[in-house]
Amino acid sequence: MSTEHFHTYREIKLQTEAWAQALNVASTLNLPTVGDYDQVIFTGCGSTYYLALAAATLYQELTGCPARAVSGGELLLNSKTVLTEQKTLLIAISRSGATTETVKAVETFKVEHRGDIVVISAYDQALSKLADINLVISKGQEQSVAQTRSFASMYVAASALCARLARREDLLSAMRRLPEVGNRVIDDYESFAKEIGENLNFDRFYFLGSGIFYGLACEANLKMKEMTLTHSEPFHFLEFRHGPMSMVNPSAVVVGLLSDRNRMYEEKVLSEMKELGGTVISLGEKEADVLFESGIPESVRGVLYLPVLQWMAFYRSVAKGLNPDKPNHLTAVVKLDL
Ligand code: F1P
Repeated sequence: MSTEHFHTYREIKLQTEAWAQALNVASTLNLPTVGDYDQVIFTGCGSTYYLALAAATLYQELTGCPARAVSGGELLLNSKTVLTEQKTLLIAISRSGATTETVKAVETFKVEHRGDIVVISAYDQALSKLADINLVISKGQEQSVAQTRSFASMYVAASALCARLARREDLLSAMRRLPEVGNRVIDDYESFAKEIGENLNFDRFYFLGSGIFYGLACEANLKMKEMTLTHSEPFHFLEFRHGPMSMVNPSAVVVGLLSDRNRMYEEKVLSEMKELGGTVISLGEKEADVLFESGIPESVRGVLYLPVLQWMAFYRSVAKGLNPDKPNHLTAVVKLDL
């Protein structure tokens, strides 16, 4: 089957239309005031838990108010480790809107009157019915099991939401350029990602990202696992020296999601990994293997890292003779009989 025939191919290639919809949806909502809450919890499962991680760091960075991410399963089973008597805003993210752990955790939160609920989803399902504020990004819907355009578009929605809650309309208007820049990155770097993805001499991938980009590094690592059944892990840049780097050898790929603010430290880690024999790939606004050259502020351009890393996993999956649309053992939604 040619690559274009996989759903995942088209879902990656044409994803910016869903980014644009996410921006429109997020910019027209009536939002609560940040000062009304003592803390904000972001939750989700799998990809959307990683989205929660990325969004929580961004929320705290932009607003200065405490935020954390917790998986739907932990919020459900161990809520005392997460919730306090403080007034909480819960932001739940789920492509399907039907994952049992996330739905049940949000239901409990609602029954206990712990605070307001925002839901970000690609479908108007059970989860959205529990929300006080709803963001449904229907163009993020997918045929494939692994999330690509859904993740990216829900991340755009979450970033826009954070910008608006922080009253940073300037960031929101800068985000309007994302679809155009995204299209360029998707087209310009497909063959680069294909070359890395198809190289089956590599047998391990490490994704390094810090601060607001760590959750995105986690998501890139999950794509590699789900679609290609390859050993992959995410780390904060500086953490990689504390043990994980012992795994670096000529069959390792170390992917750096470079930031502007900590670039000096991050580049140092990458050059050390190159010296150890690893293949290093960098992504960033300037002077990187994958260049964004977007002019968009760092806090709201994170989605630009995603397509190239999704391409890499897609092409590796095809090269390994796997079906990127249907990862091993997985279903699009995990439904549990609790
Ligand atoms: C999340 C999710 C996916 C994963 C898997 C099962 O679902 O964990 O990230 O790829 O196929 O579901 P959702 O709650 O975002 O719909």
